[in-house]
Amino acid sequence: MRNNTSLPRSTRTLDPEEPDPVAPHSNETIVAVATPSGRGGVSIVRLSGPLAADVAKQLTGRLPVPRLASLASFRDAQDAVIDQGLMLFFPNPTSYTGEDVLELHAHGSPVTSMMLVRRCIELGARMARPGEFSERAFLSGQLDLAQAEAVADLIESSTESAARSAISSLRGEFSRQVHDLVDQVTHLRIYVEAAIDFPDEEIDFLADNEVTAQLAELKNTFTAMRASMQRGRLLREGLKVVLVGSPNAGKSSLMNQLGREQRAIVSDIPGTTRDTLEQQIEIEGLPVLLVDTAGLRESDDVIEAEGVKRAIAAQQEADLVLLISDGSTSDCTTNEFVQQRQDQQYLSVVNKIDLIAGRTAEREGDQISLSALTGEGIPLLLKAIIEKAGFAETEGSEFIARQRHIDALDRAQDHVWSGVEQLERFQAGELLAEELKLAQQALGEITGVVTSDDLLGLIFSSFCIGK
Ligand SMILES: Nc1nc2c(ncn2[C@@H]2O[C@H](COP(=O)(O)OP(=O)(O)OP(=O)(O)O)[C@@H](O)[C@H]2O)c(=O)[nH]1
Ligand SMILES: [Mg+2]
Repeated sequence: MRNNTSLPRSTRTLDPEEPDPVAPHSNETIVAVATPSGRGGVSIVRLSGPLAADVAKQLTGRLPVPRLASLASFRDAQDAVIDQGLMLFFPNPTSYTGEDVLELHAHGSPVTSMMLVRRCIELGARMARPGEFSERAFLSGQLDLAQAEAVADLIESSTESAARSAISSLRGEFSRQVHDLVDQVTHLRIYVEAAIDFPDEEIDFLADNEVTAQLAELKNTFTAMRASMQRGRLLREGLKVVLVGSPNAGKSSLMNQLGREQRAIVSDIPGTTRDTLEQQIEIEGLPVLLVDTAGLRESDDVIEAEGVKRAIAAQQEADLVLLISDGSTSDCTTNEFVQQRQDQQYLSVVNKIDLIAGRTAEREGDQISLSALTGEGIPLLLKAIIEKAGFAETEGSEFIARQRHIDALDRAQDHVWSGVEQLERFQAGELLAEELKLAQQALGEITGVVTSDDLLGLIFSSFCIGK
């Protein structure tokens, strides 16, 4: 499942022990509508940068009072009132971006919002790029990178658990745990380096209880961290579950049962479903996208054949495939059509057990026998889906995470173990120390201690405008 991204091209700081560079405060003032587009009760136009106070003065004829909402008329160049609303000013450095920030709370008309933005641009501001407010918050040290990402994840969260985890990340819980891990690596590195620097006697690191104890602890932390991150990633990205099987196996019935809604047409005519049908559900807080597909078989009917093609394409994109068969018949056609991908998870579902005398719902490894009609065995399937996804309950608090974080953690872990291997093979403490340093750097990418401009561009460009 690993998808290692290559190392960034240019790095901001190479050594995590070096202090952060002082973030360059931009001399440009940016502006954007911060509320969603369309009509609403209130629309907020936000500015950040050195001109913020000046724009307020030009717009309203007076300087804003810090952090105190006041009613104001916003005027255009001809002194005509564009709108009236609340003005709020947050002087640097105690603002979201760390710069002077001005908020204009106007009536929720897209027309007046655009007139306000245009006026701000006339007064020297420029349109903000997507995510530029949060990027500035990161660059000025108000938020670290994982926290800035959590802002976007909170906005996009699709379940309550995802939102709770995002707010926990935004409040720094995730970053704190990453820092703790970095501290553990640093601690070991300092110990090893100190021992190398004073080689009064031959050092045998492997016989050193302190080193083995620290390594064991590191291993535990890495394992726990990875499980939490995997859960956090799933909360953010959700799981795509595709239902495939032969015609009439009961795919659409199962989709309806899982979604508790008669979403898909069910009939006893094989080949009922043609288009792929999607339905969003939630299993214990995990956002799951269910995809029902056409029954797999050779067909002369062009529409059905197209449906089968789409079913196979959907199966290719799944995180988890449910291979559904009719347990009341000898149904084994599915396998010829399904090309199993190595990094994909599979569960085999034997359906219609209500038709088999004496058969009850059960799970045997990756096979679940159930009835989509009566619902018997559905809880077993839900549990298996959660398990297969790696969405296990984790101890301690939750946080939201991204694949990028998992990749960085995996790289850090690889460095630590390759250091240990070199220690075992060559008794080389120096090589272990070097690998520990590389592990620290990899972890530093998570919170943004070590970043590249490419990476920052990639992250913030996926934010919405005004955030
Ligand atoms: N007794 C019984 N009948 C079932 C069960 N699941 C589905 N059926 C019946 O089997 C028939 C086919 O069900 P569908 O859900 O349409 O099957 P499908 O796999 O979506 O079929 P296609 O869309 O044609 O590929 C219908 O008559 C369902 O009522 C079950 O668990 N028990
Ligand atoms: Mg169907």
